[in-house]
Amino acid sequence: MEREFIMIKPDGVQRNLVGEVISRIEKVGFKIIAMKFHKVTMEQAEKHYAIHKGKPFYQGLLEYITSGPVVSMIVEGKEAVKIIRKIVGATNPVDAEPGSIRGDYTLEIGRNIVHAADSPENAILEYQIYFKDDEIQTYERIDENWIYE
Ligand code: IDP
Ligand code: MG
Repeated sequence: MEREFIMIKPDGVQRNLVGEVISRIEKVGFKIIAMKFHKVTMEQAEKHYAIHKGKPFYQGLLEYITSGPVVSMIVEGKEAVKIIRKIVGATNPVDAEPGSIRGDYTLEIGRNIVHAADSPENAILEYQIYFKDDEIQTYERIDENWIYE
């Protein structure tokens, strides 16, 4: 099973969209295997967004992601990365389809309420910034036989 790293960003928490985001992902069938309510430190933010260093929005992005509490989680499921990136929607709200989280709840690229890693490899690198191994739960969900054939 593939793992995806998701973060409800400070604006998602402030706008009371924590439950909504989790609910959308849970309902599809993804299994939450780790979750945490915390503040991103500047050091964590620099690691997480290292790929964007030097871009015009980088400094603002670090300030944004460290500006308040976030909810981070690891979820597991078939094709988790591709499917969750679709549920989340395009980075720029102008391109995010209605029905996607960003399409339904956001207007600006710099306030897009949720993060989801763009590849299975990056998901692992990213969740290791925020979670220790013993914070990840492996368990069987009772509906698994009804989600997977
Ligand atoms: P993603 O979150 O859809 O993977 P990335 O291109 O990886 O998008 O960018 C990471 C984050 O940086 C975005 O989610 C957004 O918060 C922020 N960001 C990206 N481009 C811009 C921009 O042009 N202005 C402001 N913020 C941006
Ligand atoms: Mg990205």
